[in-house]
Amino acid sequence: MTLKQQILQVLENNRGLAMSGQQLADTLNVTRASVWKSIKALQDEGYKIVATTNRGYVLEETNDILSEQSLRACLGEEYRDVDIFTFKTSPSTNAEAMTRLMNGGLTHGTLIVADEQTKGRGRMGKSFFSPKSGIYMSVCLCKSIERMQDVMVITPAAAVAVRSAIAKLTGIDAKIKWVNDIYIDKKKVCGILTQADIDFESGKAGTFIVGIGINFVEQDFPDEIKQRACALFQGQPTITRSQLIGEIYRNLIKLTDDLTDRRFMLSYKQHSLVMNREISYTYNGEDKSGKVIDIDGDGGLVVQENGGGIRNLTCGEISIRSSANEWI
Ligand code: BTX
Repeated sequence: MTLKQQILQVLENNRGLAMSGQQLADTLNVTRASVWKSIKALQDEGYKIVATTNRGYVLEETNDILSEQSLRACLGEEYRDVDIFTFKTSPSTNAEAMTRLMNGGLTHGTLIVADEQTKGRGRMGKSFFSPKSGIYMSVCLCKSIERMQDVMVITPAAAVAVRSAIAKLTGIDAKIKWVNDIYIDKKKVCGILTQADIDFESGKAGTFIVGIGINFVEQDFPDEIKQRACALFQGQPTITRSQLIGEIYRNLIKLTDDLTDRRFMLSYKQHSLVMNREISYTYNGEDKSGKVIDIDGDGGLVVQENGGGIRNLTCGEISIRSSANEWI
């Protein structure tokens, strides 16, 4: 770590608190002049570091530049050894994780974060609009999971991790739209894309990349999603992106530690946007509709099909009929 990064780490660990030049110099065993030079360089990069006479340097609470140091401070001691990679811009953090996996050396818990993506991916070749100042994160789970049912609940676990983190840090009661989206009211604020690395010889997956995209601040959404997308904050955010990423990360690692423990599915069901709602979907190429009567422990949707029996959906895309009779 360079001196500038070390100083940033100390300031991030003590956000909002004044650290005197002397304190920093003593802690890092350098001169006050070199501390000042690094602080100046950080300020030039846009860090909101205020120098107060007598008290020292304060990294302002509202500073929201994503850095390895800000993320480490928010992940906490328990995750001090995980690999963290941050990018100002990246084609896709999931693609970045996949490349690192192919090149070897991807470790469990690796966190990859970008401020913007140029080729953000959704499911089935769709794209995810990823402008500057959003949250685009990939968490790498390197673990062998024997049972397919357990693999299938990684995305629901991630949805619960995101929803709980948002509720805890902002008080917003977001809902989960089966299977991989988070909604505020009738608009999508977050999408989740889980990708697995399959070994074709054994047929087993050993690495899972959980990609999470969140519209953090108000954006000029493209026309095709304008009516269906929203941001977490309309005005000045009350938290930083690193705080939210840290909370999501800790939730996700804990919930996926033992996927046979399905207690999180209760939360998934409780905060679902689809329970007891009229939905439409395509099944074997046919348009169908019905009412969701349950979400089973493996994340499957149990639907009372109109004019038919009970249907168990394990994947796919659904539309929900809202109380105003529109489809979400
Ligand atoms: P999805 O296929 O369920 O959703 C994609 C659809 O959502 C698009 O076709 C469009 O209609 C709509 N959409 C696109 N961008 C946005 C947006 N910013 N807000 C709301 N709606 C949008 C969802 O796929 C999974 C997205 C995962 C994104 C993360 S970001 C980090 C990681 N890297 C990466 O490339 N993807 C993941």
